[in-house]
Amino acid sequence: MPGGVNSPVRAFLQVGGVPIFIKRAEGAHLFDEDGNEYIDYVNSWGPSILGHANPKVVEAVRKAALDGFTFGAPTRKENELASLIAAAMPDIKMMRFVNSGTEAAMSAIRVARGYTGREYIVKFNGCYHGHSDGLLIKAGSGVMTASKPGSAGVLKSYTKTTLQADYNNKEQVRELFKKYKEKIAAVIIEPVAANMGLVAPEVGFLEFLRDITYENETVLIFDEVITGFRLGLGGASEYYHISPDLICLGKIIGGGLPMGLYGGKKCIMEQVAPLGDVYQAGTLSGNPIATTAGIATLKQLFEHKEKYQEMEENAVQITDALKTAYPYATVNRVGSLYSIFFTKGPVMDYATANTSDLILFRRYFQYLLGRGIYVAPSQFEINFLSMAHSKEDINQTCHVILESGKEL
Ligand code: KE4
Repeated sequence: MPGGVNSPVRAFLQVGGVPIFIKRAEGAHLFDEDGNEYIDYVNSWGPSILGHANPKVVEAVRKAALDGFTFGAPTRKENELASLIAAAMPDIKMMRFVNSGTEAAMSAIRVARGYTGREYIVKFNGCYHGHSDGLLIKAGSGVMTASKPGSAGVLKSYTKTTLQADYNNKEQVRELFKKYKEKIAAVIIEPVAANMGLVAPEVGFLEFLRDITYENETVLIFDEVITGFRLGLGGASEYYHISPDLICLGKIIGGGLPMGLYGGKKCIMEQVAPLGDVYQAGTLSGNPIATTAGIATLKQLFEHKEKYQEMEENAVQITDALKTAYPYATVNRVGSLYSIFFTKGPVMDYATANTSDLILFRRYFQYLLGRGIYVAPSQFEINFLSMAHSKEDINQTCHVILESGKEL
């Protein structure tokens, strides 16, 4: 396996050392193959919002497994999960399950082009929407971690219709619409950017995008693979009161099993085969085991909405400790999502995120890891709370952060 991993961000490329190999996890804790225990703030990059091995989810999956794993045919479960998602995110009037966030974003772009008959799309520097060719330009996450502009092997012909703008930069977006106007099929954005470290939308930015896409009959796509069911049941769409035309989901809706989704306005989603002419398919899409895990997860989120507030309060306690330990650094937080940049800030886009001191980040990461705190192994990723973090976990984490500030 290239680099010994099945996804580059796991390789500790930016933070040095050998990645830890996880043997098992339970609640908010990870246990590695060498017998070390960690408080987990990666949570598999978002899916494990209930904590690992949540008993109700495990039991539901165990039972479902006895009825067979996958049929390649419609099932009640995919409809049950779809109903839960529609109840939480009313902008999703029609949806399609896929197996990853990459597939969700790739397919949303395709259906937006099929619906509008237009070619160009706009993406924002530092945003990551999975690894489909046309979106691997100035992408965030592992691409940014490797400080690469994009990926080898991606043909210019695939990327020449991908227009770029800086996050939070209205002027650049206006310029693009002035130049390409009726040629722009879609604008895709992470409504909270979580793949260049955490970068929040400035006040009015998302409203501006909603207005300019509406005026130009361009499809507005919110990539909520991270924010969906993370910022609350309604994700960023609810958090910022914006109705996009299409939404991409992943991670949490599969409860830790492979799952993605794209959906939104009926008039757009009706273009998807077999109803329409936009083709997209998948052997394991909406499979009975992943949908079981998703249902068991979302049901608990519906039942325990108050835990979102608790997660946010825990994130505030941690970010307060970070600000005390590193008064010169920039700490960004939205809801329970946060990250620290070792730079004066403010950090509001790809360029400012890139001013962070990566050597200090590496020392900070290794200091915490050595004391049992597992945070994202890259400056350009973010940290995730779960509903399983105890007060002891949070207090211990803050203690180690404060100690690190004295020593680094
Ligand atoms: P997947 O194909 O990895 O399921 O989802 C792609 C994706 C799409 N959109 C957003 C906003 C995302 O953050 C992601 C994937 N997130 C990264 C972590 N930043 C996944 C971790 C990894 O690549 O291993």
